[in-house]
Amino acid sequence: MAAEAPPTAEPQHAAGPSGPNHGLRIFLIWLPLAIAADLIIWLVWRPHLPPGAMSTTASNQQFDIAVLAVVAAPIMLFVLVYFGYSLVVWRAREGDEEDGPALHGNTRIQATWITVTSVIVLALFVFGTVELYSSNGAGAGQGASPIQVPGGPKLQVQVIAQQWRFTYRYPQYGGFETTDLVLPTGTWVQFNVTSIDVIHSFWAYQLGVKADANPGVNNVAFTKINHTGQITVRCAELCGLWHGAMFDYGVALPPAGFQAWARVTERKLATVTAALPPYSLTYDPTTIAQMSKAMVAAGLTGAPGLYYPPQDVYQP
Ligand SMILES: [Cu+2]
Repeated sequence: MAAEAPPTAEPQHAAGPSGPNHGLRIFLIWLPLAIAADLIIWLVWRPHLPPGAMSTTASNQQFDIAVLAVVAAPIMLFVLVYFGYSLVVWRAREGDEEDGPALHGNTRIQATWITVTSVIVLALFVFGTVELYSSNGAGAGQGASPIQVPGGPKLQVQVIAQQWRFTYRYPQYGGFETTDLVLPTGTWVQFNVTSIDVIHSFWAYQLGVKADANPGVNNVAFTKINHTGQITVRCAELCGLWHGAMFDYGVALPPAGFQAWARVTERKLATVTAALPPYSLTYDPTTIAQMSKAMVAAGLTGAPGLYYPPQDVYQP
C-alpha cells in the first residue's frame, strides 16, 4: 500500500480520516532521537572533531563541522525513522494483492517541503559566508590582498613550496630562510604562501591552515595559536613524483622560546641569508640555479640542486 512521505511534523492521515495519525507518531519517534543526537554531537563529539583547537582557524573549523553535523543529524534521522516506520506499518500484508490508493498530490506537504529545505539551504549559505569572512578566509588564505585582516602585531612567515620541500622565511628577523617551521603562541601569524615551481598546498593540519601555494602568487592566511605543540605540515596538492614525501613537522613555542630561536637562527644563518635573493612576496625560479652555484662556490652547501643548506631538525 502506497503512502505519502510527511516531511515535517505536520500530522498526516495517510490511512484515512479515521486511521491513526501517522505524521504525529513519526514526529514523536523522531523528536527525542533528534534532540539526543544533537546533544551528543555538541557536547560529546565536538571537542574531538578534527582539526582540534590548537589555533583560531582550527577552532573555527571544529565549530563549523559541529554546526553542520547538528543540522544534518535530524534530517538523516527523519529519513531513517520514516523508512523504519513505513517498513513496519505500511508493508504489504500476507494475501494482500490490492494496489494502494492513487496519489493526487498534497499541497500542504509540498509547500512545507519546499519551505523547510529552502530555509535550511539559505541559512547554511549565510552561515558559510559569515564564517568564511569572520575567520579570515577560514584557513585557506585570501589571496594577495586579504579582505579581512586581524588587528595587532603579526609575525610574518613566508612559506615557499618547491618540489618537494617547504621552506620558511622570516622577513622580520633579517629574512633568514629555514626548513624548520617554528611559531609563537598568542600572536597573529601571517603566512605568505607561494611556490617556486609547480602548484603545491601548504597544509598545517593542527593549525587548520590549508592554503594554495602557486608560483608567482602570494596567498595570505592568518591564524593565532592557542597552545604549544607539534604541527604536521603536508603538501595537499598533487605536485609530482615525491608529493607523498613532501611533509615535515613544525612546532609552536611560547613567545620567549620563539624569540630566542629566531634570534639564534638569524645569527647562525647570516652568511646564507646574504646569498639569498632579497625578501619578496614571489620569486623567480630561474634564479635558483645561479643561487645554488653561488652557494656551492661559497662553500655553504655540498652540491647544487637545493638552494637552502641542510640543517638539523629543530627539537623543542
Ligand atoms: Cu607539493
